Amino acid sequence: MVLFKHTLSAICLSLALVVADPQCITHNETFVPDAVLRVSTSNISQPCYPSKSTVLVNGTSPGPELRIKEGITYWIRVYNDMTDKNLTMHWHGLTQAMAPFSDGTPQVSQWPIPPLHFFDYEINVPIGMAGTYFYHSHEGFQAVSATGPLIVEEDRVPCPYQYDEDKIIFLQDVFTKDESTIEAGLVASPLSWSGETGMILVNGKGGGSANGTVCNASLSIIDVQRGKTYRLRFIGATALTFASLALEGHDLEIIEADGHSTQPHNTSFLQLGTGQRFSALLHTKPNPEKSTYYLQLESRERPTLTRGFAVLNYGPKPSTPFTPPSQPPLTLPNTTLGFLDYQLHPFLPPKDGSFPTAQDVTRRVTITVHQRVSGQTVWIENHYDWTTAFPAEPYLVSLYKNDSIEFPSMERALANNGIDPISRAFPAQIGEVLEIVIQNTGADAGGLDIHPFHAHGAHYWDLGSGNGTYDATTNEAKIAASGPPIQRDTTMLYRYAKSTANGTDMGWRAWRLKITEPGVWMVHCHILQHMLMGMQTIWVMGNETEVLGKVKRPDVQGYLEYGGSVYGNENRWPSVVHFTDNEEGDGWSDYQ
Ligand SMILES: *[C@@H]1O[C@H](CO)[C@@H](O)[C@H](O)[C@H]1NC(C)=O
Ligand SMILES: *[C@@H]1O[C@H](CO)[C@@H](O)[C@H](O)[C@H]1NC(C)=O
Ligand SMILES: *[C@@H]1O[C@H](CO)[C@@H](O)[C@H](O)[C@H]1NC(C)=O
Ligand SMILES: *[C@@H]1O[C@H](CO)[C@@H](O)[C@H](O)[C@H]1NC(C)=O
Ligand SMILES: *[C@@H]1O[C@H](CO)[C@@H](O)[C@H](O)[C@H]1NC(C)=O
Ligand SMILES: *[C@@H]1O[C@H](CO)[C@@H](O)[C@H](O)[C@H]1NC(C)=O
Ligand SMILES: *[C@@H]1O[C@H](CO)[C@@H](O)[C@H](O)[C@H]1NC(C)=O
Ligand SMILES: *[C@@H]1O[C@H](CO)[C@@H](O)[C@H](O)[C@H]1NC(C)=O
Ligand SMILES: *[C@@H]1O[C@H](CO)[C@@H](O)[C@H](O)[C@H]1NC(C)=O
Ligand SMILES: *[C@@H]1O[C@H](CO)[C@@H](O)[C@H](O)[C@H]1NC(C)=O
Ligand SMILES: *[C@@H]1O[C@H](CO)[C@@H](O)[C@H](O)[C@H]1NC(C)=O
Ligand SMILES: *[C@@H]1O[C@H](CO)[C@@H](O)[C@H](O)[C@H]1NC(C)=O
Ligand SMILES: [Cu+2]
Repeated sequence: MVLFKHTLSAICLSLALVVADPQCITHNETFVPDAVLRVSTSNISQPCYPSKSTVLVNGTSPGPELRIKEGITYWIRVYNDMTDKNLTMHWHGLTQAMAPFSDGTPQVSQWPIPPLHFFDYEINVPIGMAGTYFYHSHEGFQAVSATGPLIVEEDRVPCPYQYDEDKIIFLQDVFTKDESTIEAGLVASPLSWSGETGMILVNGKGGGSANGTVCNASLSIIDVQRGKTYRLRFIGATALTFASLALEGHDLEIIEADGHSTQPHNTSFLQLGTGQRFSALLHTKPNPEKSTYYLQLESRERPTLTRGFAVLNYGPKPSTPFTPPSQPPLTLPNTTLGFLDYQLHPFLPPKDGSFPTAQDVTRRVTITVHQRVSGQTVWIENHYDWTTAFPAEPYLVSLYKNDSIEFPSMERALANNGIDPISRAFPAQIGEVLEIVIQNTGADAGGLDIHPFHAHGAHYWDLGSGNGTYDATTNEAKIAASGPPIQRDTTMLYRYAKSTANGTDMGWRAWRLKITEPGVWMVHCHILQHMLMGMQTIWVMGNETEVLGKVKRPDVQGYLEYGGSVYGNENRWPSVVHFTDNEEGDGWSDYQ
């Protein structure tokens, strides 16, 4: 679904960012949301697996494609049509700094949408951040299926690349167990693992093999014409799979990573972790040797191998479905540690001062990740796990109410590796230039794993990755030699061996960012299993005045109770705050 609004002038846009006096507005029958998503459960069967209960968006997985433009406010109404499950919707990669209650994180930015209620999400993508994103539920394990593509098209800042058409390559995982069984197992003591990925889907279809068992199902078809240029938008919406992938007979020219245009970079293959996105130009052959070529995908860093396929089709629509080849046409590389690190650079050099130097850094926070196995198996960050079972209320709610979680104390945090032990949050002040280092360590039992780390609220400058313990001086020299890094929202913490001694540092990922946006934002591993097992952190950026000052009580009252007046239902229109007072973009203007 394309949601372009008529492009108004820059005048509106400059007004758009000034919120005069936000108040509660009732979205009654005269209000027209820009898009509607309806989330339900249904028993469906996905390739090669028996029917099971699956959370769907508009009846399908993946859900419908959303297309918006940068710099405009959109209202997306999300219905929870499920009778027995909570729901939130997260706009993965969008900073959502403008509309703090619309980030879609349960127990962090909002109460979940109760069964048979709906919530109107307010979305406004800053100009210059057009690119490839996706949406997914942030509740439990629902994101395995309740997800879909979200494309932000360039409007004010033109795309620096020319192409004839774009094509989405949306990757998902299939498991044998249903999401509620998986969720219950992951928080059980002892742990009951989800099982490995049964199939990697491309745009909802897939076939190949899982741990040697053939899955002969029909494949997704990517139709192309000869001699053209396509922008392939790769979206890592998998739950677990870290995919290695390549196209038979074709190279890829990377032009975007996580919503930022890069200088062109040619590659014969891609590695795509959960939460990551890349765009690559595909130059099709003027004279193809055959009419179809396989896209081959394989899981990496797991005990079993899952292999999937899709088809690049130059020919006419086939009369029978395409199925997987009996022999894989490609030998995909093993994991490339530090894939594209220090190699991708912004399309335009960072404006003076926007990429902070090492001297600008005011504080370094190291998040040491570790798997603890004593009773329940949990992932801990600086000794603390975080799951939605921890806070009594969503942080933003508690901070407004000043009740169950007090404002995180910087003093306590500074004395405790950056995390305030009482609120279990990492506080940060506006204006600080942080270096966040994620440090991999041997688990209790010695094992190491990979973790694609994702940040909400802002994109960070990705400083790269390496073995052992982060060394700022060595890395700064490497950055100086390679050129400015790009901004990302999801980057990989690798493992440099399968195991090491308990607690030994082996592998790091480092980010740099200037704190500019007040709010409560998550930083977490995007492997859904790891999230449920505690691999999440909460960051409170800004002081009380800054976090709570944007909109005050009583205007936010409806957000403060589960099922409060911001949640609509069959008998009640929701009353919500318009944080970005963008006349052009707000649902009324289409009307009046
Ligand atoms: C709907 O809401 C608008 C904006 O608040 C208001 O002007 C209008 O009177 C309301 N209509 C009804 C039928 O309540
Ligand atoms: C989702 O489904 C609803 C009705 O079931 C429809 O109104 C809406 O347009 C659909 N959304 C998209 C993005 O296609
Ligand atoms: C739907 O699937 C679940 C397992 O995921 C099963 O328990 C239930 O009986 C199924 N319901 C129907 C109507 O088939
Ligand atoms: C939904 O969320 C509310 C508030 O956190 C919680 O009390 C309730 O148990 C949840 N319901 C389900 C079905 O998970
Ligand atoms: C994978 O297959 C091997 C050999 O067939 C078997 O021993 C193993 O249990 C399987 N692993 C999983 C996770 O299914
Ligand atoms: C990438 O490969 C294409 C040919 O497919 C070539 O035209 C282009 O110059 C290469 N780009 C870079 C950055 O090397
Ligand atoms: C998959 O099934 C098709 C028929 O539907 C058959 O032609 C093909 O050989 C099978 N492929 C494999 C790998 O078993
Ligand atoms: C990947 O690693 C395995 C085990 O180390 C090795 O046997 C295999 O040849 C490697 N494959 C490639 C493509 O490098
Ligand atoms: C929040 O409550 C604490 C006492 O629990 C009090 O010291 C503090 O001043 C309150 N903050 C605000 C903003 O009211
Ligand atoms: C691993 O190290 C931690 C921290 O020193 C310790 O608490 C834990 O007991 C160790 N686990 C094992 C299995 O030795
Ligand atoms: C990472 O460093 C450790 C300790 O020096 C070493 O044992 C391991 O082989 C290194 N891994 C790689 C991939 O270089
Ligand atoms: C928060 O910071 C701002 C700007 O530095 C300052 O004006 C304000 O007094 C601070 N508020 C609190 C509660 O410390
Ligand atoms: Cu992880």
